[in-house]
Amino acid sequence: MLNSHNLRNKKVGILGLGKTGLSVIKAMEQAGALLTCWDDEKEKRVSLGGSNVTVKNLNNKNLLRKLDLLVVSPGIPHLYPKPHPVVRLAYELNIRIDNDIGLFFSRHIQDEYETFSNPPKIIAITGSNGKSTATALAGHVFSKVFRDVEIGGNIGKPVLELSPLRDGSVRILELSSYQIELAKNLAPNFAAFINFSSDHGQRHGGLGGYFYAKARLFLENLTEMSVVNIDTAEGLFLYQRLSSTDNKIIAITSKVDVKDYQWAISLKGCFITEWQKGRQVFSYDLRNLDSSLIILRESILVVYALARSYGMAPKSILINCLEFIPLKHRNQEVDVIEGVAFINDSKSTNVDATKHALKFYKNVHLIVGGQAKENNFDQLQEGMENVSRIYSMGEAASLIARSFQSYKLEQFMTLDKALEKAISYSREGDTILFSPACASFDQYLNFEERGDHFISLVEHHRKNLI
Ligand code: UMA
Repeated sequence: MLNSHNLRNKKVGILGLGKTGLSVIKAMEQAGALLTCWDDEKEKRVSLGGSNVTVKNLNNKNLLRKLDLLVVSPGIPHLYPKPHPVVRLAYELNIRIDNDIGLFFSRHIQDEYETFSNPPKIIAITGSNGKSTATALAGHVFSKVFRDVEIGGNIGKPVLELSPLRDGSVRILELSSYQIELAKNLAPNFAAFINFSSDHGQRHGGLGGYFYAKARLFLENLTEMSVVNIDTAEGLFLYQRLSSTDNKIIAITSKVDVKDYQWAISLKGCFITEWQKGRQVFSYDLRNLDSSLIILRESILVVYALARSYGMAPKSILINCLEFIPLKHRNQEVDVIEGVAFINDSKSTNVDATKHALKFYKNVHLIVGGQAKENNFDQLQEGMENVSRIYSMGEAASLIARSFQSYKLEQFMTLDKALEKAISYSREGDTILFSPACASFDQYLNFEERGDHFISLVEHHRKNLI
């Protein structure tokens, strides 16, 4: 999927040998580039043994100086809290730096568009929470209408592993701030800014840096249509900036009165309503479709707007949302045992995500905690009206407890102990919600491993009852 004309015999360094690095190696080998790879973890370097790739420490001026390009994985800091030493050295030597996203788009914009009778389109989705669900749902809806639809990016499939573009292809990318920030080229045909809240502060030098990274996707490129959630000051700012350019925009909102907007879609309760030039052109109560869609309503709003950009008919978009299987670890109902629902929301790695989850359940026993990203747990208080008890756990247990002094709260070291206690207090009709609002790295490799642990504990609980 890379331009072999540009890369043949070029000396390329690859920093980071996780999912992204391995996909870059494969694409670069096909393009005929000469590769030197490095990962700070010995295990990752050793696992490349036997392949034709050279593994050498790139933290070496003489080696780095010879490179035409350095490709960096998204998880490797290139600015804050401080640049990785190899990146720092590459900056000093003025070596071109890019990532897989930049390479993907540079290929896309160089494609011979005359050869396509129906040019392929790239849709990019970014935001703080719910990106993966919106991306997967968009994939589900678009694949009912188009033949060649694939999803990738931060959702887990590196973009360079997507199939080559052909007539009518649609590629839907979930892009994180880490991925957008370093990409040399960003050229989606459609882009969506789905929400914004504080996250990844350390990596971006604060909220402003985080917003800048996301905003790049929209401000450095003319899209056919941008979809912008205007419920935050950042969203409103982005909308304003874009409306003073040639960009076409659809505003989406759950809060703002959009009657005066050129094109806007609002979500009030379960009603999705489309406005064009002050006129309501469509309104629908999502509950008429299927009550299981209610939990996905914010993602439906995004996908509805993207699909409308594509010219799909309003009702058919909503009907095409049916049969979507929600992603694991996001408000996932694991089981209902003796009338108690067990919900795995391990993907909640920040306070905003947990606030969102709390909207959907009643009589909640909330298990929250892990590795705190910042000390903003008091913001959770707004969503606590349905919570009967809190079980704080992990590294952040006592920090969380300080924000909830007037609540029924107990602290635990581990998830199994917290869950055991929650089970002992819960009664028929209650919900045990595991929505950590924290990173998982204090005790787990990632949120998936943490969520799988919760699922296995619930399964164990069921077996013990038999
Ligand atoms: N490494 C170093 N030095 C460092 C840091 C890391 O050598 O200082 C090495 C590690 O040893 C490891 C490799 O870099 O071998 C890891 O690279 P990576 O962290 O970029 O991970 P990948 O496996 O390439 O996965 C990345 C995304 N990971 C991150 O952004 C942290 C995946 O998103 C994404 O699915 C994948 O590319 C495919 O596009 C995960 C994620 O956690 C889900 N994303 C963050 C989030 O959603 O909050 C942004």
